[in-house]
Amino acid sequence: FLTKPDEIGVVAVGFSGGQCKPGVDAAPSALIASGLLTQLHTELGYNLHHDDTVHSYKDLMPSEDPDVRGMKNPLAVSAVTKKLSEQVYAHAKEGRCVLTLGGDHSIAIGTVSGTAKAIKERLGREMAVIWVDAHADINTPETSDSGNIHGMPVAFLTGLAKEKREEIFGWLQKDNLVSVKKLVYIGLRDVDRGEKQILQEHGICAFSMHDIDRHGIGRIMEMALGHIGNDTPIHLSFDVDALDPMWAPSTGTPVRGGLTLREGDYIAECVHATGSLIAMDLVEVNPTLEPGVNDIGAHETVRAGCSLVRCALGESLL
Ligand code: EXY
Ligand code: MN
Ligand code: MN
Ligand code: MN
Repeated sequence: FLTKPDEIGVVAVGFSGGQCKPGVDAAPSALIASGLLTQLHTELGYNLHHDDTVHSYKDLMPSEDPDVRGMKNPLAVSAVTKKLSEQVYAHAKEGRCVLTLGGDHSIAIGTVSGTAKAIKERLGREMAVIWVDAHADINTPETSDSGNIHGMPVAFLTGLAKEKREEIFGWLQKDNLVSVKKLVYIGLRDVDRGEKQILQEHGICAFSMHDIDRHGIGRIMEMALGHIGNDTPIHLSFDVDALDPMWAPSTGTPVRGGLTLREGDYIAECVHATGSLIAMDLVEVNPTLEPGVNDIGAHETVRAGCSLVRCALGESLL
């Protein structure tokens, strides 16, 4: 086993500073209120290590946070992800599988950097990252049109984007980074021009919706896990916008033509079946964004998010 089989470290991160729409910070409370953590304990039998807090990290927020290299809220995102990195590291160092409930996807700068370092120290191994998303989130500050850092986490985590200033991600050390060779995308369908160039230049393994239509999700998961190789620790970073808005409408950057709920659950089940899952992030659920009047969107999106987490943690085993 790569982690203690029955132990999960939980971190709830109510943070929205990696993008501009308020409300994604309300996701952890909504997921927990809908019973997710109780289910993990009573139905799946996990021992949860959780401080019973939804962290908003208000004390870390600077009073002024001007753009740097076009990045919005750079000081806040850096400070929050640095703190989160330490929290995730502490759980992973204890041998716990770490579940992080976001928050926007910028928080992955904290989660992935924390597990990467802990896994290197504990197992002497490099981990892989499976990034399930409509977007590639690999813009550098220079290729980004929006300046939103939730579109950049993979660039910082692979070292493709660098910043010397300690207070703007300069705290990321070599041990915190993952190799572009150990990165796999699933679900892509809205990738910026500059991002496509980066993916090509570095030969990054990416399965788009086109690939899923062509081969089916079963074959795609064989290829994705084949690329990673047996016994490699896996950090699963799941952006709920990978799902089609039909299943997960309440998210900040929805893109039509996405995964069905079953395809999303299947991805999570296959990762569980490897026995190599060491961490999962669930991000970009925004329960305050309801596409229409009388919409059940938020409830459905929260329910979809809970399902993805339960599947990654073994709910579907017979
Ligand atoms: N590529 C666009 C940008 O960089 O602004 C959109 C990014 C959306 C990121 C979402 C959460 O995955
Ligand atoms: Mn994302
Ligand atoms: Mn996305
Ligand atoms: Mn776009």
